[in-house]
Amino acid sequence: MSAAGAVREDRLWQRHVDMAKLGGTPKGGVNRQALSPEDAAARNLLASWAEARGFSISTDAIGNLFVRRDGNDPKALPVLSGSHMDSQPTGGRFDGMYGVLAAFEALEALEDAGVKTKRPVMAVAWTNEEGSRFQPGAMGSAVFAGHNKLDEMLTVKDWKGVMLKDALAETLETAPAPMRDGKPGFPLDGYVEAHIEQGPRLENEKKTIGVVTAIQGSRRYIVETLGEEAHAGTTPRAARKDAFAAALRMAQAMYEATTDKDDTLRFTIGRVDVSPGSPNTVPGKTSFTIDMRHPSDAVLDAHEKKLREIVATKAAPCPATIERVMVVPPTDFAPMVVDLVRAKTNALGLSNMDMPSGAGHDAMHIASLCPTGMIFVPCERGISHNEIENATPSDLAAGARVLVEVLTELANR
Ligand code: HGY
Ligand code: MN
Ligand code: MN
Repeated sequence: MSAAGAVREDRLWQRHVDMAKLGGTPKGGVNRQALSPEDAAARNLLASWAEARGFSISTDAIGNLFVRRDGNDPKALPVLSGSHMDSQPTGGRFDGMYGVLAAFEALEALEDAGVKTKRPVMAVAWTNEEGSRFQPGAMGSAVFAGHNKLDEMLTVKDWKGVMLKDALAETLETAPAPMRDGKPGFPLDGYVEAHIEQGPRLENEKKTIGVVTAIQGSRRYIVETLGEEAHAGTTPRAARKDAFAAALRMAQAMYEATTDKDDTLRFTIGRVDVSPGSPNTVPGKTSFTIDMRHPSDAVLDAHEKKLREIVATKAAPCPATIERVMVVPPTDFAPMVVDLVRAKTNALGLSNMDMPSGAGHDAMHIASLCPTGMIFVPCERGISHNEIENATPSDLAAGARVLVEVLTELANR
């Protein structure tokens, strides 16, 4: 039996159902934020499945969780596949989780088909890919790749002031796994990540598989404005230092400055915090996040300059700052892996198309370490980062079949 033939649609779907119970929301989505008790429960569930299959598990100092199926040559560099199990606060049950479960399904299919590989094949659940609780996102893979420093990430605080290192310690205590010694990161022979597209193209073009060629560049910022708290009833407008009014002026100018004619630049203000947050006190402080993306770094540079100009000119009389908290350049995937994904997809008789990724993924960091690629499957109406996110069991299994064939080829190179 081929490894692809051993992929089981029912088993893969049931694992999604089981995982979706952890942080499940009434609307059928998930709220399983990074290093939360729900995230720890998902780690424990994956670890229990891995141990039941005789695979070994390990974790590293930023909490990335690895599952290993040995190869014939213990000295050969491993091939790795995976994604993330943390979700948005109102996330879907497939974003990230599909990539982890497809990688695990690949290990199980190799085992069931009795396929031996030269190299070890490993699955991974990266820590904090979403970056909605702790910024920046894709943190676990960034530390693994040396793009973010472990010590700096450990001191990052969430919106309630909880420090990452404390949430991580709690997670590793409730979801223990043997700790890999030394700094995070180890040499890899290749990395392939399966993910739902999180856009409508595959569904619109009636294709089952996306052969992902690249990921657009992404940057994140936090803009803080300092005003002066004052009485809402007695303070005339002319005497106010209204931090929210200043934030509004900057935000409006930023939306205008980032509106491009071909609607390619992505600009999002996803979170606004106003303090003290009392209806009858003029806001003394505001902060808002910016997520900006584009396939060209030069365009991102030019727009970052505009954002900085706006902060310098539109906030008066409230002083404001803009801090860049994440910058990931556009990523082109290795042609060898892209061609292999396309070849294996065609060999399985699955419809497919080459496409770039609008969403960010852990693969954007791992691509700097080894030949890397991604496999997309459709999601309903392209909706994601939303509790109604949906995918079909057959598409998920199709992606896993392509994945296991690609991993087998890479693991026997
Ligand atoms: O934001 C992203 O692109 C990813 O879904 N976390
Ligand atoms: Mn994701
Ligand atoms: Mn996401």
